[in-house]
Amino acid sequence: MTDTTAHAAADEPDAGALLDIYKRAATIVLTDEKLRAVIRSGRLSTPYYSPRGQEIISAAMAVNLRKDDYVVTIYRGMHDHLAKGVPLKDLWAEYAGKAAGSCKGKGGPMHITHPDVGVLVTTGIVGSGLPIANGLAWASKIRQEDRVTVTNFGDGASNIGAFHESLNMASLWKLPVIFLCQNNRYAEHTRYDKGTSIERISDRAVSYSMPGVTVNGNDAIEMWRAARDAVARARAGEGPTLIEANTFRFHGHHMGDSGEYMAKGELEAAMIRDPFVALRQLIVARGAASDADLTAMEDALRTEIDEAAAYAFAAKYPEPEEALEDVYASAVS
Ligand SMILES: Cc1ncc(C[n+]2csc(CCOP(=O)(O)OP(=O)(O)O)c2C)c(N)n1
Ligand SMILES: [Mg+2]
Repeated sequence: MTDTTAHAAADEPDAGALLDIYKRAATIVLTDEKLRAVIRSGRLSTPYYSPRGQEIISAAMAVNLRKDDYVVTIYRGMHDHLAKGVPLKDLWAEYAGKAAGSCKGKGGPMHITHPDVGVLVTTGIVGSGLPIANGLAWASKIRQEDRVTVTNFGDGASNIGAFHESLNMASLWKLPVIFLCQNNRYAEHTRYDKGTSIERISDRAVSYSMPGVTVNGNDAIEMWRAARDAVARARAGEGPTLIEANTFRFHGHHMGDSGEYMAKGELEAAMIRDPFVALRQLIVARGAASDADLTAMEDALRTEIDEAAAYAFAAKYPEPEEALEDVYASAVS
């Protein structure tokens, strides 16, 4: 009989990695809670596409990445930003349009860019992040840096031409890129099967000669494993991977979305299987931390988030004269 114990242990995140995933997910969940509260109260006026319900995907991916690896994401990207390490104060100030924000208050939530932690592009144009990610990965390749680029997008984006063009080129050029499709079953108000011709988006990888996997993105262990394998492949110069991470968004497409187009009970069923709660239960069951430890961690994060929000509200708006700064690269001689 083969002893699979050692293999099983190595094939799962250890206690430290699970706690790291939990801390990143908690930062996202608590930031989301506060952002929705301040927007609903009228204190903050901003577009917001809540990623709540999808947090395990970015947290389990981020613990497999280095600080200098690149992340590209979309308008529903706060989870990707925080998981990769965008500081809370810089994120909140950008949401509030203040000069202290990641993009000096000129980008807003749909364009968060924070090169210090590898968050290079956030875009509101569906599907547009994928060719940009290829460009970043191509740059890393010609500079011979072993850096990985992850590009996040939705199920709807997989029907855009740029998705197909990008997968083709990434495969052809063996780019160190990971295409991470967060399949939350809806594209705006369009249910998955009304807009997508294939049952599993990961099957599209076959057309581009790259591995494609579908995982439960709400399961920290499954997601961690898929992320680890894709990162190792890209880092070793073996080329791209398409990961389809199945998930569900808890708050509709945008703030105020009444969700009347959803099937009855669909949202409630997903919320009962809250991935954040499931991870907490797993950690406690494995003895990696106690309930009290996790509550203390969350209390500390809550304080940090409150401080970041207060900092953002008190910060200054950019001066009108700054509007044209940082728009074009300065001429290089
Ligand atoms: C090129 C383009 N077409 C249409 C839109 C309008 N739009 C914004 S979000 C969205 C849905 C995208 O769904 P999906 O890719 O599944 O991402 P999710 O919002 O579910 O995270 C659409 C159609 C857009 N922003 N860009
Ligand atoms: Mg979607």
